[in-house]
Amino acid sequence: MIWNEARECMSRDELNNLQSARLRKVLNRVYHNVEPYRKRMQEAGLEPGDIGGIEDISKLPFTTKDDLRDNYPFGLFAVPMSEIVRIHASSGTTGKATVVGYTRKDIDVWSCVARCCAMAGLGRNDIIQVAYGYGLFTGGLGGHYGAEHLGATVVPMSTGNTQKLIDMMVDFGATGLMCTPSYLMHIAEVIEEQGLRDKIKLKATLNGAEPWTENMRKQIEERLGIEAHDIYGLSEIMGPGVATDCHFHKGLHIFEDHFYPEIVDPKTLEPLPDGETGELVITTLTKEGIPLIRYRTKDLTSITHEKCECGRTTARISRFTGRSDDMLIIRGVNVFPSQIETALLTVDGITPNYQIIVDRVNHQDTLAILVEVEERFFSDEIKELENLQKKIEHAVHQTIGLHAKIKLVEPKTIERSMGKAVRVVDKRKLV
Ligand code: DLL
Repeated sequence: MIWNEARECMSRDELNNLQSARLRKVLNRVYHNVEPYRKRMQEAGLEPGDIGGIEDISKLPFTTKDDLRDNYPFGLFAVPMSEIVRIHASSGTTGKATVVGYTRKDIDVWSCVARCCAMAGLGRNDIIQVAYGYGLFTGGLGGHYGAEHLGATVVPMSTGNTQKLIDMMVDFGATGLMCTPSYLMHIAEVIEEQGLRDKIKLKATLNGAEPWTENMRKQIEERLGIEAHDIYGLSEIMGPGVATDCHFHKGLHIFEDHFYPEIVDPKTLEPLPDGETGELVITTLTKEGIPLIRYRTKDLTSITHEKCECGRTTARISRFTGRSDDMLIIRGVNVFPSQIETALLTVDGITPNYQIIVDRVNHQDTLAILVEVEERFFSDEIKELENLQKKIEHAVHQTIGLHAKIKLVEPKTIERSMGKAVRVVDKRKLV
C-alpha cells in the first residue's frame, strides 16, 4: 500500500525540482530568522541566492548536535515562540538533551509515519498499539500522530506494562504495534511463555529508535508470525518517520520530499557515492520550527537511488551499521555492537538478549559478552554448554577478529528494557 503515491513515486527530475525549490525557501528562512545560521553562512561567504538548487547543497556548512547544545534551548528556532505548539527533546543516548520545537505544520509532517504504516501494510481498519515512550521522546507521540493520521485506531500504550499491552493485544485484536525491537523481543517472549501466540491478531510492527539486525528481524517474525519493519528517525529531524523499509526489506525508503539525504565520509566530510558506507547527513526541506541544514546524524549507512520493486522512487538507506560515535575500540580494533549481534545470532540456541562488557585490566582491554541461551541447554549436559560457548566464541572471533570471553546465562538474566536496550557497558569510561 502506498500512502502518498504522488510524493513517493515521483520521477527524479520532478523530485529534484521540488527539493531545489524547498531548499531555497528553507535557506531564506534560516538566513533571515536564525542568527547562528546567518553567521555561519556569512563566514562561508554565502548568501541564500548563491544556492541555485539541490545540486549546490554541498557548498553549505554542516550542522551538528553541538550546535543545538550551544544554542540551548531555543537558539536555532526559526519562528517566534507563539508559532511553536510542541517541544520535544532527544532521549539522551549520548550527552546532554537537545531541544526541538514544532509548529502546527511540523506536527502534520508526522503524516510520514502514516506513510511508514502504509508501507507495513497497515491502514484505517487496523488497531495499532503504540508502545514507544510518550513524553519528551518523540517515539510515542510521533508514532501516535502518524497512526492517527492514517485513520487507524490508536491505542496509546507507552511503555511500562507489558502484561497490559499483551492482554489488550489479545482482547482488542490489535493488528499493528510500534515499539523498539528489543522490547518487541521481550513481548514475544512473554507471549510465548503464556501460550498466547494463537490468540493474537498482530500482522505488522514498526520497530526502530535503536540499531538492530536483519537476523533479529527474522527471528522476531518467526516467533510472532508477523512482518517486522525497520523505522528510522531522530528527534533533531522530527522523530520517527524519516524512513522505513517496505515489504521487500531492501533498505529504508527516505521521504525525500521532506528530508534530503547525503552520505559523507565522517572523517573528510566529502560526499560519498551510492553504495559506500558513511555518515548520513540530512537537510530538512519543510520544517518550520527548527529547520536543520546538512545535519550530521552520526549514523552510518549507505544509500541507493535505484527504484524499488515496490514502485517507490525515493532513495533507500541500508540498515544502520552503527554510529560514527558508538564505535568501540577494543585492543586497537574497531568494533560495532551490531557486528557482535550479527555474529551471536548465527549460532543456534541463543536468544538476541546479550550485553557487551568492555573493561580494562592491567592496562589491557577486555571484552566479555553475556549471552542468554535457551532454557533447554541448562538441563543438558555441561558439555553441551561448553560446545555452545566455543561456537559463540568462534563466531565472534570470525566477525570482529577479537577473542571475547563468553558468559552464558539463563534466560531473562539480563535486565529487560522497555526503551532502548543497554547493549554495551563500557567500564573503561567510568574510571
Ligand atoms: O529514536 C526517534 C525514533 C522513535 C525513531 C521511534 C524510530 C522509532 P532519538 O531518541 O533522537 O530519536 O534517537 C535517534 O536513534 O540517530 C539513531 O542512532 C538511532 N535510531 C533511530 N532509529 C533507528 C533505526 C528516535 N531504525 C537515534 N535503526 C538515531 C538504527 C536507529 N538506529
